[in-house]
Amino acid sequence: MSGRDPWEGQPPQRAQPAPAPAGGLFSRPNLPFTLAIIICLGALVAFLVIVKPFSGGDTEAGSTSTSSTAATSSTDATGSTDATGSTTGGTQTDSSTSSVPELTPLQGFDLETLATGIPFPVGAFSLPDDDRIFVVERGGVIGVVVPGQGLLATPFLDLTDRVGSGGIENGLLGVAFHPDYASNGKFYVYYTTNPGLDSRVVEFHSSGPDATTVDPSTERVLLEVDQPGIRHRAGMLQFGPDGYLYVALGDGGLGDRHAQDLETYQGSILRLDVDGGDPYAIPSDNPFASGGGLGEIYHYGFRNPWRFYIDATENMLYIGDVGQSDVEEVNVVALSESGLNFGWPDYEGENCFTPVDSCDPSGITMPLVAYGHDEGCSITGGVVYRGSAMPELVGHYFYADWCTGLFRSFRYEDGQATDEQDWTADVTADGVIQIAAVGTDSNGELLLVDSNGQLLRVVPVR
Ligand SMILES: [Ca+2]
Repeated sequence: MSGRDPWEGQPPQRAQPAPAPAGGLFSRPNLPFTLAIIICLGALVAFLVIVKPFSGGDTEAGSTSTSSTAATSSTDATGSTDATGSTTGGTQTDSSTSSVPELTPLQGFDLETLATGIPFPVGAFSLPDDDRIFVVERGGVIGVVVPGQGLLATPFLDLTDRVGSGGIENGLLGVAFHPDYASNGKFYVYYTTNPGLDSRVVEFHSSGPDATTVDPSTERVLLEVDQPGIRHRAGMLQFGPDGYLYVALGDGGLGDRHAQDLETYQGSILRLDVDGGDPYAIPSDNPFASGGGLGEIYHYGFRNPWRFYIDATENMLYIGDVGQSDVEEVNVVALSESGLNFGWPDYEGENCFTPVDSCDPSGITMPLVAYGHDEGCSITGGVVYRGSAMPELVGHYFYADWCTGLFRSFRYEDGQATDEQDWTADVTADGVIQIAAVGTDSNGELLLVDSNGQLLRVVPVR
């Protein structure tokens, strides 16, 4: 495929340092010294494992950073897997109870380039205990990036024969691995069709967790939504800790009131039981499961919820909703809440929108955080950080703006946004402006998807 990463043609081992030349350490003259070194190292490892001299709390398994031991609190250190397939298990940092050496204060972020030349990427997802990063290419491909190797030549899934990506908001937009992917090989994809640009949620079946590519003929269609308009597709998919698949649809971009119409799918977040029924079942506790609207609808009143995120650790739902004229917004609610109306098109942020001079706030869930079009023009809802490299930011939600490179975080606590921080300068200093998505790698570290073709990892500067 043209436009791909120039690293793609190189063999995987090209990016890996070659092992030490054979014959040196184990050659006959050096053998006694080598054995002595091995014995000493073995004793040291045994000492570290048994005595744990540096243990001051829970330490992230697999962390390569000694500073990660500063994550101290034992609460929530479950090592559980969140619904994107990313490994969570970071701990809520509480410096007041820290019993380990203080980290050097965080000065900011650097961005590590993991891949370039990715054709219009719009998402990045990972699986536990798997170095691969699955990159959603809007044109209809799920590519694979391996740190150190860039974008691999062979895509994980190629749906270019059925994906319609005309207009900037259509295409392959989301993927979610089944919580039991390691055993059942199932994953779910949201794309818009060719022809028609209709929204489609489908299931694929891989040969298992080691599959490097998937047969597109394993597709099973779960849901297809007729789309007379050509914009506002949203497209995020994520499993909740309840095992249900959440699906975001925008309002379709026709300037109508579909987001308030409970008999249409547009402008809603849906909740599906993909393990029950055929092709799916409606969870019995969905708000309209017994009537009053489409049974799949979980929340409504969205314009274009470009990236929601379920934080499984706290069971919270974060929703970025792209504004029309003046305001971009982040909504945060408990995942257990359902049937909420997020206001569009009556409200844009907390402003009356339709009509502009009168609206009724009763029954509307207002955004927790908003910013004006003096600072951006299209929010990219992000993720809650649960990695280990930046323990002071565990539990903070990161989001971006596609137009300006705005990159910010806050921590949700008791209905408030606290610890608001602006990282925009760190990001734009590296020339990254168009952040289409924020993701996580398998260690829970932050990834930025630059729609100009880059996948970057956020690394702390101390
Ligand atoms: Ca809203």
